[in-house]
Amino acid sequence: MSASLDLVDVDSLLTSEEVDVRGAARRFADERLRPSLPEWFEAGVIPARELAKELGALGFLGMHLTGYGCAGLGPVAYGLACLEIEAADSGMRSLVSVQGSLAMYAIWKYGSEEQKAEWLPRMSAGEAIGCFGLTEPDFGSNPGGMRTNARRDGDDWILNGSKMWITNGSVADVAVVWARTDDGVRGFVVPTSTPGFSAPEIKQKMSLRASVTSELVLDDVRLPASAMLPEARGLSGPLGCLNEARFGIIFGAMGAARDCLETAIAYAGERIVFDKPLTAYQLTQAKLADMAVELNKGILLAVHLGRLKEKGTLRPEQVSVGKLNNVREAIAIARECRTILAANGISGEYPIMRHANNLESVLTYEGTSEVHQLVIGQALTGQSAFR
Ligand code: TGC
Ligand code: FAD
Repeated sequence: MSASLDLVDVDSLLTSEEVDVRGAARRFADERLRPSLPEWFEAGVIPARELAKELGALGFLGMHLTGYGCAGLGPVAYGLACLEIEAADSGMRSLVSVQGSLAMYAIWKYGSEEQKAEWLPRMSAGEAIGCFGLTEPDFGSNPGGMRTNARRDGDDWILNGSKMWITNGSVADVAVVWARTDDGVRGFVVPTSTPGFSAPEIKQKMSLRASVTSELVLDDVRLPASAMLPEARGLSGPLGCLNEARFGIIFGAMGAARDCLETAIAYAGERIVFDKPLTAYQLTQAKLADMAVELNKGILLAVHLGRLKEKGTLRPEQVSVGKLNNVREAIAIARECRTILAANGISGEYPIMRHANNLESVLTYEGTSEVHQLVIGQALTGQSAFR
């Protein structure tokens, strides 16, 4: 954040290591991502393999995990990297969070030693890409209803079903797939070269265009017994992974918001309306002030939740507070900034409409805003209103 936007001196809460990680992520975002994003977004195509290797070389994949080539950094450092990368584009942060917080985390947390040794070093280096298949065409918010199933055939498992809206699906080397078994929901590590597995890409997205999103089709996919994640039993397995990815989004969404606000302030300083720069009008200053206050509050909340995570006390409903607030505020900021640029605000020459469109996906994935309201509502009242 530029010094003038850091109204409450968030920087004073950060360690020098965290500031260094943030600096490295910001440089990568500015030099490697930002210049190409308008083109990638318009074409709906990204060089995912190259980017994964570059992100891996910088230590950004699975950076909060330990061992197996992972950087072993703290949650705030990880969050700040997400923030800087999402300041370039939410789709870029998705690449990082699906790889590190969903696919790698599932294997790191619930996998066998063999699964970890086989996949994690390559995934942290960006040489192998992972995806995480939980959502199905008919079961998004309610993954407990999933129809994808795994049945025994001798020692092997046979998987059938389909997953929908899966980030990185078509470019993945390995898919973590959640399926119903006689023993409840279990996770499976599925090399995407396995016969019967396919991942057609979803086209015509108006949001998160600089990200690969796919369907996963599992048609009699035969896997050895060793493909099951031994330590994940029931829905708490995938939901445990979601806590990790949601945490990154709490920071990331503030990156998209900051980029919009910085763009709007710069634009308003140059734009002359009725003979004066737009920044000189009280209406503009009120908008900018309100947005900067929300941005600073959101980043403070993110850092606070990061410190709780560091201590090991962060609870799922606290993650929901962060995800709900920061994504909701980021969208509001993006839309308000768009009004400041007016017609230019809808142009791909500026990043604002791209961020606003991306944030529609961010509001929905990793638990919709309504799901997070219900999680918080349950924590407040002790009553579950999901059903
Ligand atoms: P419920 O009965 O409440 O819980 C089932 C079991 O799970 C446990 N649990 C959790 N464990 C860890 N972390 C959490 N946050 C947990 N929430 C619940 C719970 O204790 C229970 O354990 P056990 O041992 O008793 O079995 O489950 P429910 O069926 O009522 O559903 C609850 C609900 C709606 C909150 C949950 O299903 C939910 O979060 N739905 C939203 C689904 C979602 O977020 N999907 C995201 C898919 S991945 C994605 O979007 C990637 S986007 C790409 C990117 O990140 O960039
Ligand atoms: P639904 O569950 O059908 O919800 C429809 C509406 O109903 C929403 O407004 C919802 O909030 C509301 N609703 C649901 N339940 C209730 C209730 N109990 N009370 C009140 N309202 C309710 N999933 C993965 O598994 N892996 C991925 O990598 C992945 N990547 C994604 C990438 C993108 C770009 C997108 C858009 C989605 C991705 N998803 C992924 C899927 C995402 O997690 C789901 O879209 C999300 O969980 C919501 O599910 P749904 O779209 O089926 O909506």
